Amino acid sequence: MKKLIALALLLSVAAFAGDKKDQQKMDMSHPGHAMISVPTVQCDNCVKTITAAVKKVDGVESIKIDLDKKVAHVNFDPKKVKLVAIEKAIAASGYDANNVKRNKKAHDALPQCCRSK
Ligand SMILES: [Cu+2]
Repeated sequence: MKKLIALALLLSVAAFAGDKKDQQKMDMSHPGHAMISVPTVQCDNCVKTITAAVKKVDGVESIKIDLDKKVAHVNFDPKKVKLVAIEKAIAASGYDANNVKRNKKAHDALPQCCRSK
């Protein structure tokens, strides 16, 4: 019987800990996550250019670009910024982002190696 009570106690503590964890998650700034296709990214320099541009957007929390898959993983606060604003920031830096076409002037100003062939 004692064992049973101890087990029940343990279970309720575990459940409580789980609740607390969920709450902590929800107390974060409700980050959204987006995978943005960046088909014209080619090298580390492209990654740097796009990363810098996206980090300047208010509401963006983090960005990680997968160079092999040509996808940008962006965490952002959907209350502060919409996905299209992030796509536009990438386009303004000279790269296509999902359906948003790159700014030609910005693209033409990129280093030779980073321009689309
Ligand atoms: Cu490049």
